[in-house]
Amino acid sequence: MTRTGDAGDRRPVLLFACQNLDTDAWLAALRRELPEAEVRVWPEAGDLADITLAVVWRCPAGVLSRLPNLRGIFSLGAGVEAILADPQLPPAVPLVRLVDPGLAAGMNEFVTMRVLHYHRDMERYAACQRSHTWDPRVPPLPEERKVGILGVGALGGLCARTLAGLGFDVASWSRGPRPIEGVRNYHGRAQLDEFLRRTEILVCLLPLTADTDSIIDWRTLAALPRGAFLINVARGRHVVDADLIEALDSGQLAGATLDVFREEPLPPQHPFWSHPKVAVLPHVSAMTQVTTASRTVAANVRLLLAGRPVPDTVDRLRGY
Ligand code: NDP
Ligand code: OXD
Repeated sequence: MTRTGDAGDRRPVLLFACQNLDTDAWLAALRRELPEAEVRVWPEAGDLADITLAVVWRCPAGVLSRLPNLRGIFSLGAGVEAILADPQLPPAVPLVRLVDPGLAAGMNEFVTMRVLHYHRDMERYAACQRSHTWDPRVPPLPEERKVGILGVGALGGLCARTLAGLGFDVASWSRGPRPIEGVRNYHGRAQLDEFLRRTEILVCLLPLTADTDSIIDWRTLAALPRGAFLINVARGRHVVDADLIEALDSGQLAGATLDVFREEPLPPQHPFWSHPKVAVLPHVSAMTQVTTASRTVAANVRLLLAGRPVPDTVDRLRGY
């Protein structure tokens, strides 16, 4: 793509190319946090050659390739697989994903809540209430409960620290070594089975890449101890749905919390909706918070415009 004009020297023009967000709230926040930039909204974007920055969320494929002077793409989500799937994504423009305190706090709350839910036997107590049964049982100590987190980056790392801080026996699995105090790290495919064999509550916080697509299949589920739980808060494509249902029906898995699905919204006929061992959530475990995320984007835009390294720039070869 040839560059036209010298848009880099003028007031930066930022294109807000997002769907399914509160546009008014976002525009107000971006204009407040980045007063030095002009903010325009796709699709009424004026002369596309003016635009140097794009803030994207569910941006239709092909939009970014029409911006000849684009210098940076800022995702309002942590997962960027949908952006990377755009066949016309400008190859040389840095793509920065969202690593943000608001998002992290939401995920930390949600994962902790569901781990505690399973740890404290809340599914059984709900069933007891339905049958008017009084059946108290002493729960295991947190150090007797083995939690395993697939993916311990910005989000999984915080969840691992919180759960370890509550006393759980936490292990992590990552691509390369990821030491976290009080958390036993496994890495690489060669150590996946060993990690799974000791995991009673499995949390998935991996990015969706060619390597992690369908990683939670029958083999993975069979490697867990019988009666384990799954919490998938990453992407629906990490899970092979039919394998999960079989594992739940056979008793290999005692329950699953699913916040993400292969198709969203989850189709009305999908068996997950009515499965007694599945909790279905509409992709809400961590939602981008306009207050914190607009600040994070503004800080990253300033780093990029100053020619400084922007943390959380996506490595396109790795896919995250
Ligand atoms: P990060 O990139 O910070 O962390 C990714 C982690 O996954 C790293 O520990 C990385 O290993 C590990 N990983 C990646 N590929 C592999 C692999 N092939 N084998 C083993 N480990 C691997 O991501 P975030 O924590 O910011 O986000 C994780 C995901 O959470 C997002 O991609 C998104 O899909 C999902 N998400 C879901 C939300 C929801 O509402 N449901 C909200 C926000 C995010 P290493 O440390 O070695 O690099
Ligand atoms: C994200 C998400 O990736 O909300 O940020 O799923």
